[in-house]
Amino acid sequence: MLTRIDHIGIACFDLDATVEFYRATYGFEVHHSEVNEEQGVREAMLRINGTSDGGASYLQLLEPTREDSAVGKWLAKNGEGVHHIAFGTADVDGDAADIREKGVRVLYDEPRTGSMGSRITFLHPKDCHGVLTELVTSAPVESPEH
Ligand code: MC0
Repeated sequence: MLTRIDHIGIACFDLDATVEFYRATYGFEVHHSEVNEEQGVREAMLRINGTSDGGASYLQLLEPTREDSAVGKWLAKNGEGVHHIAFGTADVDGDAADIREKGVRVLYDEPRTGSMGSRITFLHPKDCHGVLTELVTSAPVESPEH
C-alpha cells in the first residue's frame, strides 16, 4: 500500500546552485547527498517533514552525471523542472507486482538501489498520464545499540 509522498524529484543543471536557491529562499537544508552511478545522478535530499509511519517526505534535487542518463536526456529536452514523483510503501515488491497486473509498465524486474539505501522501481510515464512515478521502500532504520 502506498502510504505517503516519499519525494518529488526535480531535475537541475547545477546541483550546488539549486541547493543554494532552496536554502536561501525557503530555508531547506540538505539532509543527505550522494552520487548514484547506476541512475547517472548526483542528488541532494532536502527533508521537508516526517510522517507518522516513521518515513519522511523530501525534495530530491537531481543533476545528471552523464548526458545519456534518464535525467540528462530529460533536461536536454525539457529544461529544469519536476522530473518525477515518488510514493513510499513498506512493500515495493508487492505493490509493483499489483500495479503491473493492472497493465501499467513497471520498468525494473527487481527493485534497484535508490537514495539512502532505499529500494526503488519506476512506472512508465506514458501509462501514468504523463507522470514518471517511482515506488520507494526506505532502508530500515537501525535501532540504537543498548
Ligand atoms: C521521459 N518521458 C517522460 C519523462 N521521461 N514523461 C514524463 N516525465 C518524465 N520524467 C516521456 C518522453 O517525453 C517521451 O514522450 C517518452 O516518455 C519516452 O522518453 P524518451 O525521452 O524517449 O526516453 P526513454 O524512453 O529512453 O526513457 C524514458 C524512461 C526513462 C521513463 C523509460 O527515463 C527511465 O527509465 N526512467 C526511470 C529512471 C530515472 O528516471 N532515473 C532518474 C532518477 P514522447 O511523447 O516524446 O514519446 S534516479 C532517482 O530518482 C533515484 C536516485 C532515487 O529516487 O533514489
